[in-house]
Amino acid sequence: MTRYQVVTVRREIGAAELLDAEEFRQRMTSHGTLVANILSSPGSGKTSLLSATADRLSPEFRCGVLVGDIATDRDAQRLADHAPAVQLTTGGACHLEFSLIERGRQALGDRELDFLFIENIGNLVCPASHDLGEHLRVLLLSTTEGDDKPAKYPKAFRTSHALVISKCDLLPYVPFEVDRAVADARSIRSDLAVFPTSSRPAQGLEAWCDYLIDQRRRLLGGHPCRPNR
Ligand SMILES: Nc1nc2c(ncn2[C@@H]2O[C@H](COP(=O)(O)OP(=O)(O)OP(=O)(O)O)[C@@H](O)[C@H]2O)c(=O)[nH]1
Ligand SMILES: [Mg+2]
Repeated sequence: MTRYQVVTVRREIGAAELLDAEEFRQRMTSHGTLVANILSSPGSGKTSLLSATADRLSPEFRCGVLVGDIATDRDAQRLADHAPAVQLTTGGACHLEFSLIERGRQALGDRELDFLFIENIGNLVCPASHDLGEHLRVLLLSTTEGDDKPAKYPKAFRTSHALVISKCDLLPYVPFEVDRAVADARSIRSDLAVFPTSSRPAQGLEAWCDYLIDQRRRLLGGHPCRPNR
């Protein structure tokens, strides 16, 4: 039996959105589901981080993942060992749009979720302009990309609530200064929460997961993060 599903959209991308992202966000709020949209460049470690995150959050919390890619179901295959996962394939589009999120949530079935993670398509440009009905937008920046990226991709950083710096295990080998990257990012968005992490070996994941749990607590208490636009 297949442990994950695949939703493919080709012609639908770019069509009028059938359901409003704000309505989805409110519906997820009423279900107690914190929706987190993860943005990054290709290969920064999104799937690795989400696998490790789901492992840490379960079994206390119920997690689901919608994972976007242009092609293949490889990431859903990887994630299926860690959480229910639905692969969203765009057939070429460089970002996810809301209509695909609604269909992906339906494909996850009736199960109640505490956390719904969306792995966006690897790209720091287009995904920043699309509201997917998330409560939390998280930008993942890996140490192999260089610490000069925030100012070069300002919208992605300005619209995010948190910055996860991934692959910190490689810091001894790459020219990346965490303080410089954080200062650059906070010059764009001063209230960014920052989490230096590594998925292999695991580092910094406890603080990251505590942040997610706290954000969900705030959501349940009626004080969610406001979307940054
Ligand atoms: N050294 C090191 N490698 C990592 C870490 N996290 C991920 N990787 C490696 O980086 C590569 C890309 O990781 P993925 O998790 O597939 O990255 P992704 O952002 O999901 O990639 P796309 O979905 O293709 O954009 C893989 O070879 C991972 O094993 C980390 O913390 N440290
Ligand atoms: Mg991935």
